[in-house]
Amino acid sequence: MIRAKLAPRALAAAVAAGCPAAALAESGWSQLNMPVGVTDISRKIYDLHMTIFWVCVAIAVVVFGAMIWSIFAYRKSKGAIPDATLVHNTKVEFIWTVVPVFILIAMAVPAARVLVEIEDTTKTELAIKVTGFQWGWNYDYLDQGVSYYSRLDRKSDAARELLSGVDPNTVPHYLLNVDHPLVVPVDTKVRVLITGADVIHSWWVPAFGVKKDAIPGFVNEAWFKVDADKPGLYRGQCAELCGRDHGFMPIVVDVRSKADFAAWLKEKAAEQKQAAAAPAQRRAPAAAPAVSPPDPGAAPASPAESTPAVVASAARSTAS
Ligand SMILES: [Cu+2]
Repeated sequence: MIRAKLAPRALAAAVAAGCPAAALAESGWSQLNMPVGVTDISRKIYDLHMTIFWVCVAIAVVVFGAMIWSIFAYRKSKGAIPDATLVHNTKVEFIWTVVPVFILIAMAVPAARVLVEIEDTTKTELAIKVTGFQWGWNYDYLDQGVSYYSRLDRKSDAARELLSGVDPNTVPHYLLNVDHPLVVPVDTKVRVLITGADVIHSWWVPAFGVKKDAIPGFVNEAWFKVDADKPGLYRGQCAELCGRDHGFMPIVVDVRSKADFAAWLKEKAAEQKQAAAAPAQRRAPAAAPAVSPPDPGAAPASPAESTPAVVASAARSTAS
């Protein structure tokens, strides 16, 4: 009885804690399975997952079926006598070795095919460096001169404080919203170069089928290409336990039409160019302002936000 009452609550809590909002919108059995996603790769991963799942179901039915049937058909009460002279049978052993080998090969072929495709970062149209920080993400649009920091939105941040007095249920997308989402265009092969600045994080957006560790000193790469008819907001989270505020560094990707994205990028680049030039002009009004692409440790788009450098130094002081 107690279990019956607790189960839906536990499931709801697990879903609220771990699943992106897209999954929350769905209900029923679909919540128990992985999302199909909005990219070609995510659909291929889903199909592969379902293929392997049904292979496992078929194996389970055959193995457990034979086992249960044997237990019932040859039970002691029916007068079954154990065969004490059982010796190994080379033919049977050969069969139960060869059959699983073929099953594994049959599963490895489609799995390898999808894996090769996941790793194929050639012919990408846009490259973005993603740097994980304690606790947020920095996005660098390589070659476009746009770089900014993305962190938990202020409303969630205020509500999560102990004794904040704010009911989290009143906060839209509680703990799954950010101040500055990653903006990308639809129908464009986007390559993400993922690294970490302090500890290991993991950039995970289930709807794209992308989950890559952000490791300091290494650059991991992944790519996604969102379907042309699927612009929208897609949510993810850090998927590597990275410290105290690991649960408070969500990811939001704002997928826009190509025209919208181009306009946004132009505006953002101009804004950042102006911000970078302003202090230089104040220092040396006669000299031409030297504008260089912002480096990942530099100030983010909004000066009000915590800079990666500040966050990193705060992390160091916390750790020491
Ligand atoms: Cu984390």
